[in-house]
Amino acid sequence: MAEEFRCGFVALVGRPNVGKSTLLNRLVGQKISIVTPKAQTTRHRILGIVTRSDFQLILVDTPGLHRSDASYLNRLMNQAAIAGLDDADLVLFMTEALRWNERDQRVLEILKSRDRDIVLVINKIDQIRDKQELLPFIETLSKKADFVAIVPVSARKSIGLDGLSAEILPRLPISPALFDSEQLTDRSREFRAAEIIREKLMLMLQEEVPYGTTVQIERFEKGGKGYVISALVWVARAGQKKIVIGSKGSMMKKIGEAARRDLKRFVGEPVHLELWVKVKEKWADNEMVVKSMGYELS
Ligand SMILES: Nc1nc2c(ncn2[C@@H]2O[C@H](COP(=O)(O)OP(=O)(O)O)[C@@H](O)[C@H]2O)c(=O)[nH]1
Ligand SMILES: [Mg+2]
Repeated sequence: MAEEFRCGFVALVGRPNVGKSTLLNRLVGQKISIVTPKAQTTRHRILGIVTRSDFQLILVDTPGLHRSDASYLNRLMNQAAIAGLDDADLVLFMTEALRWNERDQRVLEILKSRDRDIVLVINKIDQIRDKQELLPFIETLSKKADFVAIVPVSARKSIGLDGLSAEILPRLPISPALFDSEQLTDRSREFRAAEIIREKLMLMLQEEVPYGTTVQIERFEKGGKGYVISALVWVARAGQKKIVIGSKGSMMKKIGEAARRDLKRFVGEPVHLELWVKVKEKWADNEMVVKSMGYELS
């Protein structure tokens, strides 16, 4: 008799920068969630969907948990992270090999209070030259909670991912698929285009500047020679607008070229990209503005 079909939600949880979005992209096989070396890149709850003949794995990439006294956007990001947890059939708690700190501990405390099965994923093992060093680290972490499994991986180098799938799949509930088998994410193409542009802002702007920006797609249309995409880059202050544009538009040009390359790969056709920078003070504090930019609990 054929095995029964399994389908369920698996939340990726961990402090910023441990590699949650990278793992989601690797498992789905396409860039769904943007990745940068900067903390707090992921602002939304994003689903990545993997469908095979006998299962559908729905991965939930959550923004990291933030101080809850911060802006409206930060509070929304916290809610999204916690909602991701409570809907999950299984939690992947991601940490970085040989790098445990009090932020990991804090996330683990929240997890322990939610009563979910937790798989401990130790990422970035490619950075460890002597793999023997991992053993005492695993030993120490194994005592911190009742993990159902502990799996060392490298999301970036795709090491250990089959072993990880082998731990996840039998723990999914028996259930029919919830999404169409071709669907890789719950997000619209406009959302993904805005995220691609935001990734470049995060990568190319220094210090706190990128955290003050967000992107809104105004136009996404098929034209004669590919797509025309027009986007607004919102910044919080006039000074930031100058930085984003750069001298004689040099920064905007760099950001636009990098974004256009990725957008072209995403839509599979040439892209004509128009970017406009506008100032909207304190947008991250304003509930209406944040919601109008697509930040919401979905
Ligand atoms: N060396 C190494 N770097 C990784 C690995 N996985 C992710 N990274 C890097 O860690 C940084 C943060 O990754 P990201 O997926 O955005 O982390 P998130 O904040 O948890 O979503 C990026 O620069 C990634 O390229 C890995 O397995 N090995
Ligand atoms: Mg992320």
